[in-house]
Amino acid sequence: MAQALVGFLKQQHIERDGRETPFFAGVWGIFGHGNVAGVGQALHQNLDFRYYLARNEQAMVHTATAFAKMNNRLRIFACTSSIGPGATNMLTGAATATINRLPVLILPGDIFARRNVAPVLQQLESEHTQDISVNDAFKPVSRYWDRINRPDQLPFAVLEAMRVLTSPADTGAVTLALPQDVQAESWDYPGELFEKRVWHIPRPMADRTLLKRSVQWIRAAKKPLIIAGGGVIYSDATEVLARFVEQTGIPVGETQAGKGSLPYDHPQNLGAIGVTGTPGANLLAREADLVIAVGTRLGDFTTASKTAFQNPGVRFINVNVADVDAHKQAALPLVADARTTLEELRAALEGLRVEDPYTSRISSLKKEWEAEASRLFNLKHGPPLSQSEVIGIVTQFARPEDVMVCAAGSLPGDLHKLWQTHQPRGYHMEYGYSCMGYEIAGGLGIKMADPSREVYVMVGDGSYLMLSSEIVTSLQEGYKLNIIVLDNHGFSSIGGLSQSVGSGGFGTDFRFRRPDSGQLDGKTLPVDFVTNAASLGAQAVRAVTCGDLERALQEARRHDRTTVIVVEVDKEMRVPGYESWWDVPVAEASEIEAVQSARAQYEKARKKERYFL
Ligand SMILES: Cc1ncc(C[n+]2csc(CCOP(=O)(O)OP(=O)(O)O)c2C)c(N)n1
Ligand SMILES: [Mg+2]
Repeated sequence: MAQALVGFLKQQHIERDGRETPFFAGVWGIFGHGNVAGVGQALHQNLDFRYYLARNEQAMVHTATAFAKMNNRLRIFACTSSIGPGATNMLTGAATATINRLPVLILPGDIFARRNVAPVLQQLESEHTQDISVNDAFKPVSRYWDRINRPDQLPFAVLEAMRVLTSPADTGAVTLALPQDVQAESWDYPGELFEKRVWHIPRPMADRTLLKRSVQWIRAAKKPLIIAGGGVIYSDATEVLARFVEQTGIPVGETQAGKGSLPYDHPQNLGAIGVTGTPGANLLAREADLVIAVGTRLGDFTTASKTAFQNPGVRFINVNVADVDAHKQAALPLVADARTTLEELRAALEGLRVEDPYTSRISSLKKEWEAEASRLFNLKHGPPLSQSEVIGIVTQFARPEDVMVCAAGSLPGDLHKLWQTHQPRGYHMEYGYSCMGYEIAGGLGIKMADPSREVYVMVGDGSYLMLSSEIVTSLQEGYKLNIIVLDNHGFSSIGGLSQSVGSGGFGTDFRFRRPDSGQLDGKTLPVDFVTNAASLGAQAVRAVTCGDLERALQEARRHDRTTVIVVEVDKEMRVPGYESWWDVPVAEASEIEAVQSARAQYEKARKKERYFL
């Protein structure tokens, strides 16, 4: 059965816009008794379907996910694990992929279908059913889930898996749980299963009536605003978007996944929008009478917890391949491909241009933000440096085609605003799940997808400590990463959040427990990230000043293996938020005064949340 599975995967191809490529680039895996004799054996006899050995199952799913994202979802990996902990380690990765609408095929080993030797090593027993294993936990985080209890079920499961993986609307993690005994069983599979199969990736068109109506809405709008989400990039719609906004003068705010839809210095690009947005994008969102949301899930960071749009008459047009996203905020739903739809709208809006007071407001807001960004890049703070200066140095050092990758902590908010993205896919932020540990593993997937671009992984000390093992894998495979560790001795992001909810940063510093107080308020833990990275085989160096960092980046460019630059940054020197708000509920009752006043502010701010019904 496992041989048949591998044989099938090798034959899958996709085609979009007339370009055809093999869909699977290979398999990531960590073997155990739950897959070594089944899938492992099948891979051993199919060396043309490359096997990649990872260090951690969660990390390998992140690598696969980042690879798929960098390939605009047109090329993916499968991930094989043993049963039990190897399988459940992939859960976080599967959730990350599904939430970000990115395809990955998850192949966890499973307990024996034949049951006679149960409980087997690592089996979760249940006294009320034998039809359960830890792999059932993948159900909510998978867009398709199946368990192959008999070898003859395989053909029907793999076709469903491919349908979902290649669907722009439905894609995400697909889990096929593979009982250990069934993997090794034989069955006389029909030959057609192993013939070359090409899956066409469609570009669905919007409903004609709704398209006409949206043209009327856009024509009637005085202050329209586009929100560009990840769908713009996946659909390869960036050039069409540029033509659309150059023709109409409509400004654009970019979500985390949509950043890079336009070059950062494009006159119509107001940059980041939402909680982590620029003042310009957020002020125009507040006033907009029409929001055209393209390829975005409209998550709370984008909508500022539904406080972003304050114009009483605001309407929404959502262009999205996914029905569920197209209908959000009671929008006029254009359930369609972003590129096709933007092109149709552009043609239908020939001659339309937003009027001058709006146009000059767009350019003055953009200029104001440029001045603010330059202030943040030149704080001359420290050492320890401010995080914004570090970002300034790295973004100005990187070449236009290079890629920045990040996922969690305070960096996503700062990078969303400050990173200067020149090209689509130059900014790779995993902010659907904001999963600590994605950064280095993801960086590897990006580099594998496009080795011609330098990859800059920006990672906090907290995230690094959580999952940095794939440094080893990057060396094993010869894919160079430039990793910059921003060491602020703890969780700056959550520390700041904790302060804002009246909890004073409790439990967010990396400190020794002090016997006198019994609390984590002793000396800072002396973690040496340089030595740690070097011990894994990376070229590692510390940078204290701006000059050190510039030299270290130069040096890194000359190396051909993974380099790690460790920079200490000032935890309290944060980039502020601008014209936005995020709903994080504060305790309604507390003896602590700071919490009481945070709650009072919270209640006031929440009043701005709107229902779009
Ligand atoms: C796996 C995971 N656990 C917990 C969180 C919640 N969380 C978000 S940011 C953060 C701290 C990140 O610390 P670090 O990487 O040092 O970045 P910093 O906040 O210091 O910039 C935590 C714990 C998360 N996003 N992901
Ligand atoms: Mg930190």
